[in-house]
Amino acid sequence: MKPAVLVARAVMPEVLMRLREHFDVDDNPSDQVFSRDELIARLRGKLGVFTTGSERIDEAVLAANPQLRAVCNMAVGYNNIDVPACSARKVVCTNTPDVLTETTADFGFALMMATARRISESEHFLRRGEWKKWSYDMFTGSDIHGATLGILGMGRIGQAIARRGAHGFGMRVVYHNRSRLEPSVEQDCRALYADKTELLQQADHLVIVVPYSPASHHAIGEAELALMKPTATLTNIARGGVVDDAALAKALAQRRIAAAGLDVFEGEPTVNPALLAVPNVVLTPHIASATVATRRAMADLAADNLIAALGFGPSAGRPPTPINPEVLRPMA
Ligand code: 8YV
Repeated sequence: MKPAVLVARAVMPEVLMRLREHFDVDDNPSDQVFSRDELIARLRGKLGVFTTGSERIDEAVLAANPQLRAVCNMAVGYNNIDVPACSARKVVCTNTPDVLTETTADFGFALMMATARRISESEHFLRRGEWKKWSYDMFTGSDIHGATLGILGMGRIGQAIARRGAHGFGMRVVYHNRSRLEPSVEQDCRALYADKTELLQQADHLVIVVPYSPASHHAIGEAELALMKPTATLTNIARGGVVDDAALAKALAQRRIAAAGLDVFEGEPTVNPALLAVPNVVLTPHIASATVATRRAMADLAADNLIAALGFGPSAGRPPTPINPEVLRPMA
C-alpha cells in the first residue's frame, strides 16, 4: 500500500503523476480553498501534504492529524505554517526557494516601473476614451534610471532586484535588512547598507521584499510613510501585513507619497476598498512568481520535497529545501 498524501490545491497534471508513482494522492481538481475544518478532515490518514500559501498549518491542524510527517509548501514564504509547532511534532516543513528568485525580481522591477511611470493609471484613462490630446504634463512620472532604489529585506529576491537596479539602470541602491550582508555580496549588488529611517528618507523607489512575521507586521505604517519623499513610490511584493494598507491608502489619497505598486494585500484576496478608490496605485493579484516555467519549477520542487521527506526517490530522507532540517534524522 502506498502512503496517502493530500495535494491541497490544483497543480499541473505532470506533477500529480510524479506524486502518484509513490503515493496514494488525494487531490483537489476543483481547486476550491479548503476551510480549516475541511483541511483537517481531508488530512485524516495523510502522511504528507502539498500546500500553497492558502492553507494554514497550525497546532490545531497538527493535533487533529498527529500522523502527519511532512508539510511541503509550493512557495518560498511560509508564514502560513507554524514551523515551531511542526518541529515540536517532528513534522518536516519545506519551501521552494531559489527557483522563483529571478522571476519574482523581474516582476518586482516591472511593478516598480509601472508604478513610477503610471502605466496602469494612463491605460485606464486611454480605455475610458479620455485621451483627446497630448500635453506636457500628461501622466508625468519619475525616472527609474539614476534614481535611488531602496530595498527593505535583502534576501535572495532583494539582491536580485538590487542587481537589476544597479547594473541595468544605473540606480544607487540602498538597503535595510535584519543583518548586514557580506562585503562581497554588497559589492556584487552595488548596495549600501542603511538604517531603516535613512532607507525611507533616501529612497526614490522603495521595494519591500521582507518575509512576513510578527516582527515585520506593519513594518511600513503611517510613521514610516511620513518619512518618505512626497515624490517616492512604494512597491510591495512581500506579503500583505508588512504594509499597513489603510495607512498606505490614506498616504496615497493625500499624495504624501506619489504612488504604490502592490502585488500582496492584508487579508487577500480581499483588497482594502480604500486602495481600490485611489488612482495612483498599481494593483496585481499576487502574481510575482507567475510564469509558466517558474510555477512548474516550484511545483516540481515541492513534489521533490514531499517524495524525499516521506522516504522515496533518490534523496530519500533528505528533502532538498527543508525549513526545519533539525527534525530530519541524522545520516547513518
Ligand atoms: C506563491 C509566494 O505564488 O513563493 C511565495 O512565497 O508568495 C508566491 O510565489 C504563493 O505564495 C502561492 O503559494
